[in-house]
Amino acid sequence: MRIAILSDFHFGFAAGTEREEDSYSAVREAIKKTIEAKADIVLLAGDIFDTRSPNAETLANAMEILIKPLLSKSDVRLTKFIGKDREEVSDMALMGIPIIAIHGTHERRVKGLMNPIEALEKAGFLIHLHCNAAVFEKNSEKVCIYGMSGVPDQYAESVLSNWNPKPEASCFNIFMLHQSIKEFLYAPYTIELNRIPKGFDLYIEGHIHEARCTEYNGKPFLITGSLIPTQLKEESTKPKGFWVVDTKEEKDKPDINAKEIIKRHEPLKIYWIELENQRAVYYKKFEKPDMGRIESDIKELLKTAHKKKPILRLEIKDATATMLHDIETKFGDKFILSFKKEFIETGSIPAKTLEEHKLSVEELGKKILTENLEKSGLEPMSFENIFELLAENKIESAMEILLKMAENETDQTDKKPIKKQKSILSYGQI
Ligand SMILES: [Mn+2]
Repeated sequence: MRIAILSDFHFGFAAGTEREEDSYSAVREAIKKTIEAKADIVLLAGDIFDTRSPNAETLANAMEILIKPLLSKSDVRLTKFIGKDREEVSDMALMGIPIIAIHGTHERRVKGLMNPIEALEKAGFLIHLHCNAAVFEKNSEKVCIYGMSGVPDQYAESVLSNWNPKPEASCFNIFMLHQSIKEFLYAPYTIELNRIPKGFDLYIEGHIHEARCTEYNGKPFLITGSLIPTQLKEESTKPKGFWVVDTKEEKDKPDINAKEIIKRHEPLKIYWIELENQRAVYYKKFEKPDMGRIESDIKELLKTAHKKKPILRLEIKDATATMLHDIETKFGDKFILSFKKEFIETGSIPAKTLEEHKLSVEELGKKILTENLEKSGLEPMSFENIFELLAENKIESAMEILLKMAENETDQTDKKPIKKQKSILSYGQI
């Protein structure tokens, strides 16, 4: 079977900026290449959307792109679900190349509220997995895909041990997740790689935006990587792409124009396919604010022809506001400029600087609330849920969580937790 593996599209990223079309353009190119390669199934490892409540424009673009595999031919058929009802999935999701997706950290919503991946499943665009699996069959070859959608990292281990998935007999078994894994990513909470269940034939991990093929328990472990650069780091200059895996040689499959083919897990063949029509990203570091040197280095980059305005991330030690304004005036029409903020004098961030993550009013409110809760020693996760429930007018559910929290507090201590109860109440009255 030929399996295309992608993730972290972040549809809706940079909305309202020069880069607002980038997420769609990258995925359009990737899906086109997937269909040309005659993939049998498409796996999406989370963060399809940049926010948990994407707007109508973002949803429309996502649906326009994701319908394409469904309208293409595939000979696979669904054999069965493990831990999921067939009724949850529309026939539309099974008519062409099926898309099997987990939701990521950016899409997660409170239990009981539909996240955008579940919404796409309901609308018939894909199959959503969370602690369950789907088995597909083609020419008597069976592939079983287990998916665990993104959960708060501090709960990941307990979710995994409660679920305790086991590879399915006589199948090629895939395990797909979207978590912060200690070995690959720094985060306040992480899970250790060895907590991931063993015995699967292929592992797929979303969430980490730099793609990589590594190994776990002797089997390939593919970090999908994002299709667009989000946080601009030095590694972001590497072209983006996606993976295709052939579980075995099949004569009717076209050759793939891959940047790299990994064969060390034969008969598996792992292809890395690079996107060709996306923005170039440059990262330039300067140890001192030497304008002459900076200008000549930037001009050097312009010798390469660019179909799309490239992104230029600058890290200039001791840069002044005037200098950054100068760079913007001279090169703002040639590059999408971004300045590493720690290197900018306080209060001097130029107005036109690329905004990487425009926050919606809701998210901004949540961010402020989380920061304040952390300062008061309260657990932000529960409050984030309450915030979302209140925003959705689910007052009863919000009250339920609040009362449970207050109860737990009183159970644990002899004294009345005055400070915490007071905060809970004043928040409930907002
Ligand atoms: Mn992501």
